[in-house]
Amino acid sequence: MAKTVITYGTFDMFHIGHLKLLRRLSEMGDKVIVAVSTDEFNELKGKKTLIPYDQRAAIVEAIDCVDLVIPEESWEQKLSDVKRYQVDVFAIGEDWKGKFDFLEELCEVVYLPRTRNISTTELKRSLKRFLSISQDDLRKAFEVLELLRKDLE
Ligand code: C2G
Repeated sequence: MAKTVITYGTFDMFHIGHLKLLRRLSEMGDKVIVAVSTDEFNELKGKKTLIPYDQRAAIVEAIDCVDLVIPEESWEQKLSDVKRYQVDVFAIGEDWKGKFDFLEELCEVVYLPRTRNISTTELKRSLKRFLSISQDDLRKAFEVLELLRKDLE
C-alpha cells in the first residue's frame, strides 16, 4: 500500500536544509506532497519572502523526490488536505514540535531535526555582509577619487 507523506513550508531561497528535509520525507513514504506557502499566507505568518510563490513552488516541484506541490493558503487546510490526499504521515521540522499534534487523529505526525547552520535568515545576513563595502575599501576609493580630482584641476 503506497504511503503518502505531506509537509508544509515557505521554502524561500531554497537551501540544503530544505533539500535534506524533503529527502527525509521520501525515505518515509512512496509519495511526497509539499504544500508551499503562498505569498498571501506568508503575510499572514508574518514572514517576508524574497522569492515569489510561483518560483518557490516551481523549485520544489523540480526536486526529484517531490511528487506533488499544492499551495498552502491557510493554517486550517491541513486537516482537509490529510483527508483529501489520504495522507499517512505529516512531517515537518522540529521547530514546529507539538504545533500539529491535532493531526494525530488522522495520520502519523513526525517532527524532524532541522539542518544546522543554514536558514534563509542566515543566508540573507551573509548576502548583506558580502554586498556591503568595507570601510577600508570605501576610504581607498575616496583617496583615488581625490587624486583624480587633483589631476583634473
Ligand atoms: N528546515 C530544516 N532545516 C533548516 C531550515 C528549514 O529542516 N535549516 C525545514 C523546516 O523545519 C520546515 C521546512 O524546512 O519543515 C521549510 O522551512 P520553512 O520554509 O522555514 O517553513 P516555515 O516557514 O516554517 O513554514 O504550516 C507550516 C508552515 O507553513 C511552515
